[in-house]
Amino acid sequence: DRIARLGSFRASLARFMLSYQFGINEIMTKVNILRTEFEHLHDHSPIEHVSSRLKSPESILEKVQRHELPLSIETIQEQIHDIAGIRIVCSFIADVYLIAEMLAAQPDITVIETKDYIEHPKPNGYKSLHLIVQVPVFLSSSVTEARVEIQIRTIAMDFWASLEHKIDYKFDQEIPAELLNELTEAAELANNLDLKMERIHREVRALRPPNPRLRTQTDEV
Ligand code: 0O2
Repeated sequence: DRIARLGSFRASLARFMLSYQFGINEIMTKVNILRTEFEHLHDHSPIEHVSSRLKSPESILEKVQRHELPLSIETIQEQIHDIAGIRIVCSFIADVYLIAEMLAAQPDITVIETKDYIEHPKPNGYKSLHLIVQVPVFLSSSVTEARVEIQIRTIAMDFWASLEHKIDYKFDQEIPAELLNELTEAAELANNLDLKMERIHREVRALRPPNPRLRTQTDEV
């Protein structure tokens, strides 16, 4: 009986995780369509690269414990928003908001929450735009809504966050205050680089003649 119950729990856990994987697939398709369309139509694609990850069951349990949540599938569904995660790395800060608006405007995407850590960085300097969205997934005999956390950031924000995550991960005790200050200073440098590159990009665009591929049919007539 115990083995049968264990088998059934495993099966429901696998089904539970599968719906998040389908959510990732749905959003990845949308992001790839935007990216390919930009590459065809415009002279620059705002998307540098995209990655996705499904949180491991261990990492979900660690978060349940860290947030002192009761251990149930319903609580995990309601409270843990980053089981399915997609990270979109953009060229410039304006592109981050452009991509967020394009995704949020799609009729089958419901934005549950927006966390703008670019406008309001975390105390350590972490910057990124997080959208928690819900997307329908069409199964063989039902439709389910999958929640996906979309993190959108620039290359400079991603560079800082990736290295900070590694440093933080390697330290199993509190990071000394002076090192934390240095990390925050490094985040400020990354931000200055973003602002400078964005300004240069704007100036170069202002100097360049319009792209003929962008002419509309009315222009052609
Ligand atoms: P991983 O390995 O990327 O999956 P919490 O997750 O408890 O901190 P909350 O409110 O659920 O809090 O989520 P939040 O802060 O909006 O977003 C969580 C995710 O954002 C993290 O997932 C990281 O990917 C990223 N993130 C948030 N803060 C930082 C930070 O200070 N530094 C870095 N490098 N990344 C950050 P995970 O599960 O922590 O990690």
